Amino acid sequence: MREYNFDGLVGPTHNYAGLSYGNLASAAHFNSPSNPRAAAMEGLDKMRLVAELGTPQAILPPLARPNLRALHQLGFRGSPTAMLESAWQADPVLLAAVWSASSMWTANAATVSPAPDCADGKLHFSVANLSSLLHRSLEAEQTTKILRAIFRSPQRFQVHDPLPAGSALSDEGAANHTRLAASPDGPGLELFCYGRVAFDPARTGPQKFPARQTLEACQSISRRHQLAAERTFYLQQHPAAIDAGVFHNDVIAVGGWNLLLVHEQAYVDQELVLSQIAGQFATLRGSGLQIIEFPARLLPLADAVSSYLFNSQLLLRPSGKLTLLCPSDCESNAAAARSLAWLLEQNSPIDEVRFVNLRQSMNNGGGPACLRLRVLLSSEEAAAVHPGVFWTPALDARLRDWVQRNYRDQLAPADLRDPQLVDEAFTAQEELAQILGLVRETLTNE
Ligand code: SUG
Repeated sequence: MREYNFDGLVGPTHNYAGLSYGNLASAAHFNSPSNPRAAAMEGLDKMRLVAELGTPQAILPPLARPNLRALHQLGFRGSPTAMLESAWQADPVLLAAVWSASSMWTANAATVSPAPDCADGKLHFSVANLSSLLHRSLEAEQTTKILRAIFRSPQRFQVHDPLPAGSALSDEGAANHTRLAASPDGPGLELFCYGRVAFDPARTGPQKFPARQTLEACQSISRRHQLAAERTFYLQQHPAAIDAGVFHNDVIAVGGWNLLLVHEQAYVDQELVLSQIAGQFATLRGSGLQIIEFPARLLPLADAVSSYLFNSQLLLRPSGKLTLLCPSDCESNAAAARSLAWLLEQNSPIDEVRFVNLRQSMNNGGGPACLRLRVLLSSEEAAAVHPGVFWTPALDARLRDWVQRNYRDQLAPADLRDPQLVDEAFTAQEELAQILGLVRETLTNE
């Protein structure tokens, strides 16, 4: 089995609307002009690098924006431009929500459990409801449609509907989920992270920022995916970490295979829960688990958040060694740079650190790991995936040309009221459906 990375292609309306309270980068860049073309190219550069390093790469298309269906659901009527103008007059936040290109962070698209972990032997996806934030909740319906079009073999894949929306089952997908395994084809441990317990409001939670994921959502997903109880763990994110800007677990930990990198202030009762995980891992057939805990004196929480060190990708190279693909912000942040040097001194399979410039996505709080959905596939399963989405040098060239022709260099917040942007966005989407060999209806939302 091999891990495929499904990266979100950045959509033509990438912008900075300050929509994500608790995500410090999103707040810091509110109202700045964005560069959609550069954003898409940075993403494509990362995909190419990942493919070159030996991880098979695939693409998830951006969702159609503006979301006309949502405008209609919110009571706006008339032509697309009339609805957009009325939405802006009602509240500029509504206009920003229906234009948001936030589907690019595909780590939030779904939680994925590979077939060896699931009792029925199928690969399970639970589309995330993303119900904590309006603009993100508008992704779930279209994401379901797209995942079903790409993973369309009912014998092999099960794409579950999003959990019912609502505060008690708020779910943010794979960004709060880690899978560890002792052997390439055997069952693994699945770690679910949550920020609050909906049915126990007395439990200590963050004081300042919202906890997006609930324990109840995690438990529901593991039930649907038919995971074995003894191989499933639920970790509570430390409230202080959430209050420091850790709005998803992938801002404080990254793991894969038999390695877990984690900040020492990530979880409640961290020592206990990590020792339970290591103990259970030892019962799997294969290698032992290595946990590398980054001390706060080396990497203060604030630097972990501003550098996004844990939002790096762990990439298995054909040699069996791992590359850590970090945001270039880790080079300029002194504590992060020191921590990476320290990491390379540990006796771990990571023998290389590479940096990638994702300025445009980072300004909205999305690093390398946010931009990809990890899907572990056997060769038979890979053969059942819609072939048009697999990254190849030829697809890369076509996508770069498509971006070049269809994306604006710059987008200011006021441009979201420009009627011409609607035509541009829909033309781009129709062309993309052809490039990826998907039917037009899969990528539209009328
Ligand atoms: O949900 N930002 C996203 C960033 C998601 C990052 N993903 C992971 N950590 N896996 C969010 O907060 C900002 C949009 C804006 O402000 O315009 C935004 O949605």
